[in-house]
Amino acid sequence: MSILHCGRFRLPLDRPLVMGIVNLTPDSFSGDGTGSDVDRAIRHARYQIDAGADMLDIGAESSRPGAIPTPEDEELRRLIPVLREIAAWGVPISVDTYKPVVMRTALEAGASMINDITALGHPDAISIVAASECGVCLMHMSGEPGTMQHAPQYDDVVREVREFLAERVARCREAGIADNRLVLDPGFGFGKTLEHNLALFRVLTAAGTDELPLLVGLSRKSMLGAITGRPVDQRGAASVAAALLGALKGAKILRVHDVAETKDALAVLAAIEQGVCNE
Ligand code: 9MG
Repeated sequence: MSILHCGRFRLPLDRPLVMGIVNLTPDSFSGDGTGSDVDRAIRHARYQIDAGADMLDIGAESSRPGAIPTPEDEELRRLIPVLREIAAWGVPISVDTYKPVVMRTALEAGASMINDITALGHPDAISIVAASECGVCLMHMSGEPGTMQHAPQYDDVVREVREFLAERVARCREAGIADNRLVLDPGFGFGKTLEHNLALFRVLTAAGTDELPLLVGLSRKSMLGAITGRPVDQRGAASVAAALLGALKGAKILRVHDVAETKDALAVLAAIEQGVCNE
């Protein structure tokens, strides 16, 4: 069984972990963004923990298709007051950012993991992460949020995602970041059509490398809207189904909005597979 090192936390990966989303943007695609309302954000974080989240992913810049970048000072202004409060709760907190200054400040404020949609693509990012003990999620994205869904193209999406992630893992290793701190993510919806997403999902573990743990984030995404025909506020059931299928296909971390429902689905899976029950 592998163990993910996330700052002061050691997270056994013998069962899928649920990462609850805490969105601090005013323009979240899923409508759950708390904007600059610190108290509301803290309440939502508490709600996710009480629902059974193993960890939180907190982000202050939208990465939905078409999103306009958030200035660094605004990202910090939204993020840091909430992070300072929730980092004291004894639960691993991941921060969703690609900006080196935000990474450094977040790590100083108690973040245990960096979730980077650019896979530490900024030239200064790797050294900041390497100098800490934090976990890191390396995600694949083709293009950037503003334009990534304008006709994305691949010759072989699975091979190209795997090669990209393998290259990023190699850069991390060179910088001294140990494998037990790394999580990989094929980046569903980030510069990918529905067909690309489905192709990646079908062979999920083949998108990774060296058996490093995979994170899957499909919660409420447009891929589920395209499949079900439902608007974003009615994609809860599809999101739980996708998370469960991700777990069955080997994902070790599930990034979700609907924590309680996902935990229930995972409990059913554990009971059927291993006879593990709460009673
Ligand atoms: C920030 N963010 C939005 N969607 C995501 C996904 O699928 N994976 C990761 N790692 N981060 C995401």
